[in-house]
Amino acid sequence: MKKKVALITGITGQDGSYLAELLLKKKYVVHGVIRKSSSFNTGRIDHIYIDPHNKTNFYLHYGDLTDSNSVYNIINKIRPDEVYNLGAQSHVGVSFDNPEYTAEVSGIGTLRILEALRFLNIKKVKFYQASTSELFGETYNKNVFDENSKFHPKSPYGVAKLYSYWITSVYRESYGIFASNGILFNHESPRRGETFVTRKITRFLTRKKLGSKDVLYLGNLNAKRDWGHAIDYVEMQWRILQQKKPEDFVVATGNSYSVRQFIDMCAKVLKMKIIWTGKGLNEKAYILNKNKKELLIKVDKRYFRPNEVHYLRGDARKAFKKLRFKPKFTLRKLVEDMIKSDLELAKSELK
Ligand code: NAP
Ligand code: F7E
Repeated sequence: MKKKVALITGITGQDGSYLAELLLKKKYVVHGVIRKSSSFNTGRIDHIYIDPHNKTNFYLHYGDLTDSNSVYNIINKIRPDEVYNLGAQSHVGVSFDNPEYTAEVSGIGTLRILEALRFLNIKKVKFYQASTSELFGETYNKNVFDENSKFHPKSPYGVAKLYSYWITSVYRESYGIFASNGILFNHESPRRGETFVTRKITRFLTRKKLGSKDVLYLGNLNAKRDWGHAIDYVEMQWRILQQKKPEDFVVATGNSYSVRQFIDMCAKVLKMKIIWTGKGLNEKAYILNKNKKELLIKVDKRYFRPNEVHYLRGDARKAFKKLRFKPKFTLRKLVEDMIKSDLELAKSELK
């Protein structure tokens, strides 16, 4: 039987690397788009690339979502059965500094792929769009978001992704392309980028555990997120494309915790004693060591955003039912996984 061919944009990112592993396990031929960079950007997929078992199943192509010709040429050459559009300028904070670039990559980039699929008229191709809980933004007194909740993005990133969400829906309705949105809530892992809050915290606290004298500067500690594990969520991306008809799905755990609670959970796993003092910009955390207090965390207004999504919690009942989604990782297990991996990394840095 002919192997299925998948194309992943954003293959060098957190999700792209896990999804590539999953699809290779499922005997796909996997193609990924990588960007030219002045330093190495393939750290998350090098182990896949050098594995001799993947020699005839795993291919990388230089391209960029801002470059229509590269997108078209790659799709034309590969003729994929499934396209996973995970490429994005994915940092909400950065999107306020680079709004136009974010719109080009995370918004119009999606259109470039869909136009290539329409023009090339590839039979039965399936398209997955990495949509996000950042589409919701405002709670409107609701305490949980599902597929029917109102969108109200609060950042240039959210707006770019809103365009991608709707253009995916428009190409599905207008041209009959199998195109689905996965509206995924925050998901983290040991491979999470180090400027996202969870990884920033686990990297810092594990170094601290090994004797670092640094202080961590953070922004809004009250923000609440519905955090899942990327390993669970890439499986849902694949399942969304295995449905009989294209549909949009919310993927979430249903639980919401603040940044402060995330820190407390990490400290517990690391057996560190933390005390919090002050409020707002004066809030600080100290670590207690043999009755001595050492400054651990300070709030720094540089990390506040011009506009904030204060609260996110997803209702993934549709995915639970139709995709048979049951997350394997609780938040505690996610924290343990990240701490374990970052402790190893911190130890290796000391050698
Ligand atoms: P990530 O780690 O930031 O990875 C983003 C990927 O996009 C990287 O491979 C990056 O390449 C690539 N990329 C950036 N600009 C590009 C461009 N101009 N052309 C082509 N590729 C480009 O993100 P992630 O956490 O894996 O998330 C995957 C997708 O899901 C993203 O679209 C994100 O917006 C969305 N999403 C994420 C979450 C979450 O909580 N993780 C939740 C909902 C939705 P480099 O490695 O070269 O930078
Ligand atoms: O922030 C607060 C910050 O950057 C989470 C992306 O994957 O998920 C991600 O977006 C919260 C925010 O993720 C710092 O203000 C406090 O309220 O880890 P984050 P995000 O903005 O939720 C969604 C679903 C995506 O789609 C995105 O691609 O934490 N926070 N202090 C901080 N955040 C950061 N980054 N750094 C801090 O120092």
